[in-house]
Amino acid sequence: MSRTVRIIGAPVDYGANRRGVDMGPSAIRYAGLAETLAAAGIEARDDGDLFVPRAEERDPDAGTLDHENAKFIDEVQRACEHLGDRIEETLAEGEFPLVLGGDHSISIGTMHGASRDADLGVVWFDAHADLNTPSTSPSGNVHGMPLAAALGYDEFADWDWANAPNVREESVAYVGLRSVDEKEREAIRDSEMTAFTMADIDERGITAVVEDALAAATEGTDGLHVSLDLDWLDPSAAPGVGTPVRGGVTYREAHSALEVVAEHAEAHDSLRSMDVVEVNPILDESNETASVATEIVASAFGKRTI
Ligand code: HAR
Ligand code: MN
Ligand code: MN
Ligand code: MN
Repeated sequence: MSRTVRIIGAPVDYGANRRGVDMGPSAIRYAGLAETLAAAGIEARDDGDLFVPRAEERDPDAGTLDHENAKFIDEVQRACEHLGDRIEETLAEGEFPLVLGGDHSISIGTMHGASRDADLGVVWFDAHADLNTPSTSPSGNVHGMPLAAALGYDEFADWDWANAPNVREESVAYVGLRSVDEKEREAIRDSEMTAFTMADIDERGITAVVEDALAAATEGTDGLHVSLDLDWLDPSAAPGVGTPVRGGVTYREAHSALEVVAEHAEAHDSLRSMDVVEVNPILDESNETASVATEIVASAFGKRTI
């Protein structure tokens, strides 16, 4: 990573079904993110947390969206608008935005900010597709909706704060899917997105799959956003997440994947923004998930053993 990394905490749990993910930024910092990056020769600066009011102070059903099945949507919007501005500022000042979540709803803000002045490709490392809209969501949890919001599906179409202005379906690639709702499956099939499931990783190996995902997401784009949901990993490697799904990538595959991202970033100066989400320290074992998150981020930024 040639640029200074600017760490931005987004302590948001409005979009999740479990409390505690708002403590993710603290847990990741406590796991030694700054020290790990420094030891790897990556310059980083901590820009602190966004101000995010507690969910208890807020009304989950208040919403400007013309649909009731999106809990805390007004609060998510407020946080994401602020986050989007922080991302835009960071990029304008020549630094690299690394966002620590928080649940995955914050990626709406990251992608909005990172795509204001650039065609943005997206690689989505996740067990889930996060492609629901208020009308398709089985839960009403906004962390299952960020890609639909970025792409302007259904009710999100008229919401310019949520649409990522320069993200197109053909430059979105999933890696590691294994829990996809019926409506999401249909939407993916009807879309121009690239989707690699765990079966693809089993068959072809993690490096080949990630190389193809990067190629799809960077063709015709100006920069790459990497969104890393810790539930992408198998729960045995990352237990501290709100919606664990068995059968995920191993610790070693996760490293390998992000090392491939780092190689691509070095060769093509492709990496523009990144977020690391869904770390829930309440559900974790000895902060293991936050530690893994820290290590994987260092891999993405080019940490080398020798
Ligand atoms: N698909 C389900 C829903 O929309 C579960 C969503 C997921 N949880 C996440 N996102 N952590 O990756 O409710
Ligand atoms: Mn997710
Ligand atoms: Mn997920
Ligand atoms: Mn806007």
